[in-house]
Amino acid sequence: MFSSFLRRGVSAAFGGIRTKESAAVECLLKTNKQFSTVCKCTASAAHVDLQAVRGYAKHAKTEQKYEDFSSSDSDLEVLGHRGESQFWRRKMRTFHGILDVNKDGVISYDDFQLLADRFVNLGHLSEKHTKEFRKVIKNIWEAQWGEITPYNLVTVEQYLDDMHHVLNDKSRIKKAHAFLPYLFKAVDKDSSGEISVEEFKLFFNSLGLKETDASVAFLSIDGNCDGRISIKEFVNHGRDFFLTEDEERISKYFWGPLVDH
Ligand SMILES: [Ca+2]
Ligand SMILES: [Ca+2]
Repeated sequence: MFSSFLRRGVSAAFGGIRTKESAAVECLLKTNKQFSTVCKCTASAAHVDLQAVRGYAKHAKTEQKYEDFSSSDSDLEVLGHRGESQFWRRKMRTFHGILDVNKDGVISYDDFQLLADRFVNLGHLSEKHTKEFRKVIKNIWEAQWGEITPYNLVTVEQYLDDMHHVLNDKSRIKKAHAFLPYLFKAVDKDSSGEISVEEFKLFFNSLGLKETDASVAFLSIDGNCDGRISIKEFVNHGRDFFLTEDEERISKYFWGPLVDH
């Protein structure tokens, strides 16, 4: 399906007839060097319908307005009343599912460690960063759920409640996402300081998510279609997922498909 879309798009683009499809293809073709990478990315997501690809492109455009997320707190709901939308709760349920690595319905410190191990075992974190990463993970657990015991189990409802408290507490928001740069470094296989679509697939793999979903997420996050995601983009989008209640923000794709409810 995609190849015919590509042919159609290319002939339209080169024939001077500009359609939404051809614009998307032009974007994909923009950098020759990236051609194979991006096409591979899109081809592997070939089952994704064109509407979706167009939708992602549209969102990517919208998102460029929010390039600097350092001020993103300002467009949040008033402190104390954040995290009350169904959309935000749906996102948090999605993330609870990711953290529940052994899929027994609750998050335990074991799940946390299993997840951290997957990233450490990729072998791209230095010894120093591995130590820091494990410390950050431990601090997050202790700050949010206290004691580390096999009996301290976090249900979906408790997770929603706790994340709601974090979202409404400025000092806790600041510390809650300190793990993100380590995930970036762990999947930046060639230490280039940027994430390619292949490296982004490693990220999704480590989270227990599908590679095809990684391709779609990558296309939407890589707003300028250059086939790379910087650490700033990665951290900002990853963090924005937890902070925003705006359904238009592309950060909603960052941690894979959202659960239905
Ligand atoms: Ca679990
Ligand atoms: Ca890289």
